[in-house]
Amino acid sequence: MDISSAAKKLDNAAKMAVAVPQLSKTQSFTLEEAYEIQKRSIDLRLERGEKLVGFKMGFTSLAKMEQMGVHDMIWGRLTDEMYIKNGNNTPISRYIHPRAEPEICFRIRKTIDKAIPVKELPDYVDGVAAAIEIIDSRYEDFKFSLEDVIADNCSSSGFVIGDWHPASTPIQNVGITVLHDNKSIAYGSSAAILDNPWKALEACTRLTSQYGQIIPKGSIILAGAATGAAFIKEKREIKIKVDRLGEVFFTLSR
Ligand code: OOG
Ligand code: MG
Repeated sequence: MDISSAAKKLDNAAKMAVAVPQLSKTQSFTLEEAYEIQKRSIDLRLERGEKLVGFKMGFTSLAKMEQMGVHDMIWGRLTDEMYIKNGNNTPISRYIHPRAEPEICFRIRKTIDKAIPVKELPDYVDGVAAAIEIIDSRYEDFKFSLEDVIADNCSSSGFVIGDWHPASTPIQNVGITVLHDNKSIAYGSSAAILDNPWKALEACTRLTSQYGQIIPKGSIILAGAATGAAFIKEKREIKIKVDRLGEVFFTLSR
């Protein structure tokens, strides 16, 4: 596998919003190589001036694993360019075949460079919030293997964060509603995320440190979606409501 040309190909596909064939269709590659392609493709963004602002977990719920046919947790990187302010607009031309999913998000108050068990995590977190993630696989037909999706930075494309709440807010089993143009299209519970979203944060500290990635103070961490992700191309407003955490939304323009 030519790591740097694969990284360039995926970076370009994201930049131009044009899908490419799955890398695994022509070459097999390992999980380690997949994470290296991801890192190099994000490095290209950082060289253009984007800032690393956090990390995301993927496939932390059965709903997501079953929807995408992938059965292992994955992690990816978030940059400031992916951030959409709560209530703001994002142009549809930026995306290939975007989907949106409900997320719970953590804000880190102390740099993490090792695996931290759940019971110690509250000391590292100064806020929790409801969030929406826009995922937009750079692969044709939104289809991929585990290695493909890791190389493609876990389909990360955009994220919106609601108001911050104290880390002590109970979020283990809170109701989540997804609304498209004010119509409810999915319901879920945060308990679908590994029984407890804090376990997704624990997994994030374990997996990132395993790959030598530090989680700097101030980072945002997405715990992974509790429900499947729905296509949003024809929609105008995407909103999620989370018990105890409130609402968060964005609009799409043509
Ligand atoms: C990969 C990203 C998965 C999640 O929350 O589980 C993810 C994908 O489904 O394209 O972000
Ligand atoms: Mg997600």
